[in-house]
Amino acid sequence: MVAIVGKPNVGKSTLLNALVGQKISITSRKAQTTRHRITGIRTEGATQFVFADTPGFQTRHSTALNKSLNKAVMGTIGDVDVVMLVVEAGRFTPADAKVLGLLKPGIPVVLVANKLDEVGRRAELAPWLQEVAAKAQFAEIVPMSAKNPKDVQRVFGILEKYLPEQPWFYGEDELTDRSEKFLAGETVREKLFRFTGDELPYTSTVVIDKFEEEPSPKFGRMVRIAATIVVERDGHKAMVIGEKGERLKRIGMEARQELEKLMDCKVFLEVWVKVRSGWADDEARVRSFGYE
Ligand code: GDP
Ligand code: K
Ligand code: MG
Repeated sequence: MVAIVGKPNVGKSTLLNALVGQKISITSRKAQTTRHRITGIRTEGATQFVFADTPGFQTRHSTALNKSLNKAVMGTIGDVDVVMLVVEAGRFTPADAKVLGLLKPGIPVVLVANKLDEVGRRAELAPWLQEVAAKAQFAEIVPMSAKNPKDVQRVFGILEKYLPEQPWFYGEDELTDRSEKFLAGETVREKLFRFTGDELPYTSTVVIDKFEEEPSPKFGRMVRIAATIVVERDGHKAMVIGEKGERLKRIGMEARQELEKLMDCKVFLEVWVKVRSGWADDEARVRSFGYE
């Protein structure tokens, strides 16, 4: 198993999706987009790669939600064969150093210098690469872009060396260990983040109230989903709903389209908005919303 770790927004989920070949982990410009450990699976020839995407380490606030996120990360990096520590090419910040310091000694660490496409001149990266090489005994340092398919393909060959010979854990076609119900909630959450810009604080979440499957003569299979977006304040609710309900409609429509592709069936999706103030500070509530 390969753990993908790093501070928020360095591109961990983008990398996981690229490695798996399909979107299973939601991404956005906002920190705290990934809130659960998500396993992605890719079978390439005789080798099965199992990747664990993790929430970025939260170092600033200590809410119940953040504590639960950090626990998910720590649980992941204990028992893996190799760690991919993702940073932004040309930058190695104190937050990156902090994540590096939390890794378990003895497990090989591949340093991924991501977003290479954002580095203006490649030659300028050379001194930086030397500098980071001195920070730890990295197994490898890989400058790349998670958005470049050629770079992503190269990663398999690099990781293979660090994986033990053992029977596959998953079927050849499996992409993730997460349920469709879970992916439905994540997809709505991604659209919520995308369409609310930077206004909506990270303290909003999505709960799936209904997930019902039925056979359909016309579509083969049909899934009925009801989702509730939970926000902290009345003002946030208005923000999510938008003028004449336009924003909420758009969130629902885009989420439905994406889920139909992902699950390869017809989807009926209803999305509601509810106010529950203080949920991210309330441990019982964080648990009831699915964060262990
Ligand atoms: P995470 O928080 O580490 O999981 O980061 P995400 O995967 O959610 O990505 C954060 C942002 O970085 C998103 O806007 C991505 O589109 C962007 N991103 C990820 N990888 C790359 C890359 O290789 N190049 C560029 N330019 N942007 C990237
Ligand atoms: K993110
Ligand atoms: Mg992420």
